[in-house]
Amino acid sequence: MKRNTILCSLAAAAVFTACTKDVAAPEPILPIPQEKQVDWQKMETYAFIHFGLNTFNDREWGYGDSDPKTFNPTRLDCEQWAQTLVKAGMKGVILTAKHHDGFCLWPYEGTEYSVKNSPWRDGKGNLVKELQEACKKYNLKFAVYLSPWDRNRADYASPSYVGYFHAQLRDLMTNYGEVFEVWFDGANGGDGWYGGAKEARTIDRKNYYNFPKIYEMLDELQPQAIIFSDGGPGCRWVGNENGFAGATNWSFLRAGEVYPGYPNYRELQYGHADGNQWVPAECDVSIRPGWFYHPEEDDRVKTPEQLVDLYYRSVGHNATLLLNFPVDREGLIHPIDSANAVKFHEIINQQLKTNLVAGIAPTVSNERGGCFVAKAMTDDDYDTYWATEDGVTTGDITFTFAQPQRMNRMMLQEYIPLGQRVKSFVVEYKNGETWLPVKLNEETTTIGYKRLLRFEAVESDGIRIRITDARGPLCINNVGVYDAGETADVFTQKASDIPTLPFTVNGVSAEEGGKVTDKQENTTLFVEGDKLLVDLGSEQTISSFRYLPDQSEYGKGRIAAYELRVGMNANAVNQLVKAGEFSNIQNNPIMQSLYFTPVKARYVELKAVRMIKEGEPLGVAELRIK
Ligand code: FUL
Repeated sequence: MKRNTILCSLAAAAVFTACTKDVAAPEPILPIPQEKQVDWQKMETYAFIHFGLNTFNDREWGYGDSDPKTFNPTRLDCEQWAQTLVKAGMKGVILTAKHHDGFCLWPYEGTEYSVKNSPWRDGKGNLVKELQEACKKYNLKFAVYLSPWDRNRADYASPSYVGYFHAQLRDLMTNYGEVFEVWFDGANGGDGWYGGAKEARTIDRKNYYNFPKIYEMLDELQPQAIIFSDGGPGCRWVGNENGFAGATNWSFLRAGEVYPGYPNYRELQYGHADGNQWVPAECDVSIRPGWFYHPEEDDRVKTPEQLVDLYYRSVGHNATLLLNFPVDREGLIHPIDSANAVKFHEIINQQLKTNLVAGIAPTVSNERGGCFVAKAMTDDDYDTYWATEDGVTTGDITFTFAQPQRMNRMMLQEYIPLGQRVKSFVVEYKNGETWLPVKLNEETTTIGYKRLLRFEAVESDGIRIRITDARGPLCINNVGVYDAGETADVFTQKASDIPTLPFTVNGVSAEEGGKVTDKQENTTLFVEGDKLLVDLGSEQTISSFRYLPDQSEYGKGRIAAYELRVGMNANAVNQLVKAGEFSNIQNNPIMQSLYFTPVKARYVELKAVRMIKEGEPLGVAELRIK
């Protein structure tokens, strides 16, 4: 923490020399990142390579019994990997030096289960070394994945294995130069070959591996490395292997609640808003369904468009994107994977090519002064930022153009060396004399290191960001506005496309209640009174509630202001999760989406605090809860 504070004042000092020195930077708001965490986040996209005995045995999780002789890539070429990854915009690569099967891609002397007993390069090969050298040549950062779980070792689950694991890590950390990350997989314990024992073994995930000692070793040997595990400490798993983070995404966790083997994985998508430890999210996903290569997946490679979508939902949601390439049996990145990844990168570059507000100083509702002025947001310098005065936690940033511009993308960055602050914001464009919200299909809550928004194209001479809530004075270092051209994004999602947990509506017949889930927007359930109670059947974790008002011309029973409560018991649904108004519901009765911090609930109650036409029953065409 001390080092960070020094870092921040140094950054501030550097800025001061170029502008008025009499205004102090805002105080950091804890938790704040270490300098290496900021550097790591700036990488944004980097690659995973899953390769090993599994590749040759058509497995995802080797048992630890596959013959090393089956490892025989005939054309293996790490330079082909590195060149492909650079073209795909990747800034680094993480290699599975040892996956759960225990097979080492380098001739680690502590085991016979490695490349040295394979026919590849006559048993003289060292894949870790080859990739490290290719990375150096092509200016990629290098890192390793080392599975704590080892299904080959006879002594797995006993204390001696821990010594083996630590020594193995030390070897990797000593002989292959600097690594930018060390990846400790959370999948742990279970059945395995275990030297022929063929049994299931469980370990105490929190204590068995002696992680504190491992962290000490890494601090000594590779102090710049970011340590990944489910709960950090350097960066965290995002809670899914699909490649996206929540639109609301805090880079914090409550220290000590998450350790390797975390059960409440859904929370990891969002972080803990009240967390006290800086642990940003990393979105790991494979370009194919599997992590390892399987020939039958050659026609199931993610398309460039799918990858583009994931980019906006990972990097654009304050996380990094760790994209996996399952190297094939020849030892190459397959041509389909390579073509799609390169195309993905080209599309992103094209969509975000011209920043329409570059160099334009916006008008702002409040300015701290000194170096912390509005024009710092568009000067293309990461370390200069606009800040508000102490005590001012809201603010408008307004851009005015001489000519109307077509716009459908926005990029926002908070100056995270001083902490993550913004809790909610709205983006609006000028329509004549009024300001209207842009149409997008996700909530605008957190920003963090980077937030990218895709919205329905508008043509306007004005666009503004209204920050409506924050943890302290605002510190925004970059704003970008772009025209990505015609894209296939969907902004007004149809109710029928939105998934829901199953539920029943209390107090009405099954037939009537079914109208809110029948995907028919023209059938409406009407409920007398001011409340609608929904039963999820069992305890669920939910974070969104969507309500489609009556779609008929008359628009019967539209709710103007609401309160949303949850509970475990039908008679005590009193935990308020959200309250507010359904803005513009009468004129534009689209799906109303409420997002909130994930909460456990069986019952959900929507209460109409105000109706567009008082006295009418509640009219609900569709409901979605997730
Ligand atoms: C998981 C592993 O079990 C998968 O095989 C893969 O390595 C993925 C990245 O992490 O936990």
